[in-house]
Amino acid sequence: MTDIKAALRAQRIETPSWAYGNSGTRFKVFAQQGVSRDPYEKLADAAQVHACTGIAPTVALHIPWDKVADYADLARHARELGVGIGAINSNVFQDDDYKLGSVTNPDPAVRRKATDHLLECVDIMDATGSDTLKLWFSDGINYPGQDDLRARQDRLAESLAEVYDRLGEGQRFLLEYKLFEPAFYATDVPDWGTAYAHCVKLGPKAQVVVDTGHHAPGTNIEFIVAFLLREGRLGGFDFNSRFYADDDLMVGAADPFQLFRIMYEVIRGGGLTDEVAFMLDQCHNIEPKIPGQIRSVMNVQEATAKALLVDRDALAAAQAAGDVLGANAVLMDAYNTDVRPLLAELREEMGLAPDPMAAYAGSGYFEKIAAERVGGQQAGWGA
Ligand code: LRH
Ligand code: MN
Repeated sequence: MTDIKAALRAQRIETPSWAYGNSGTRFKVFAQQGVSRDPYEKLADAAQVHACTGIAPTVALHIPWDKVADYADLARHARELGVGIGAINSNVFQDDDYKLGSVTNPDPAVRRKATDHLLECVDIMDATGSDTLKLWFSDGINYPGQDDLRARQDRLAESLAEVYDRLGEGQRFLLEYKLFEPAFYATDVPDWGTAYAHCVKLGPKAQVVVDTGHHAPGTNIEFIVAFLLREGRLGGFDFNSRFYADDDLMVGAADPFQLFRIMYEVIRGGGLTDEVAFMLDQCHNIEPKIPGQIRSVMNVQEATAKALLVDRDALAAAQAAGDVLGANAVLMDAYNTDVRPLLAELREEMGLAPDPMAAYAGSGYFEKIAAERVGGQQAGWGA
């Protein structure tokens, strides 16, 4: 049990700055009381999640949503709060110039503009001490013939190569794929294979990020995880869950068994390390945001604890013996184990309250921000 506790104590989950701002769907973005109004307030909210869970010490930024005058000062503010700046997320999906694509756009001037934004994000990594750039491209087409699929891959590869060459010592980028939306016929980075192929061509600093909401229904995501880990190209996760499409709901909420299977392949593949970025990428459209993040961190922690409880020797023996039901039962025993008492005990050993949700509810933090954050513009996607 000691190793399991040690592994859980060393777990690191990164929360996204944009989860602390307002978000919604094309139908409505619902504002909430006390929502952060700038990156400084987002970091303060993220620090509450770390204070209550003990395992969420970094915050991913999204540019320009988190644009500030002085990024070094923002990083200093984070340190004072007891957190750090994590992945820097580029944004080439909200500018009118990118209607027909960003780095894949037929117009070289638009491609130049998009690539310059990606390079600016590396400058921000330098200023904040971040070692990870996360690249997601909404690029794609809506109708057959709209553009040349092969030419768009050439343009994408050209831009990625320029960004790759700009990366400094200890820096890397994570290429994110997504099956569809906002493009509805062909997306230029639609699946793990496309992302993987581009990364292998570029070099070891280019890895793949698995957003759990970006697959066709029924996709075996843990197979992708096992494969990318085997290839040394699993750079990280954008954790969330979905019932239908890219719903960006709380990780583990829609399918806790899938999250358990994913974390089992992470552990089996030696991926429960700082090499793999365990990031949340979610939108709390109707539920309170800070408790939503705390619950999400706990969901990943519970899935990890269950996966760490898998009796690997018994599983290997059953698998070797072709004992189908026996092998499945070993995994299900771990999954069906209630790990909440173990995690409550671990939190107390870490000097934390056993129940992070109750700790936050009793902290008075919400009442404080609801009273203080009056006026100004609540943060959002600025779409
Ligand atoms: C795209 C995505 C990407 C982010 C955005 C907030 O759907 O998953 O990771 O840039 O959400
Ligand atoms: Mn994502």
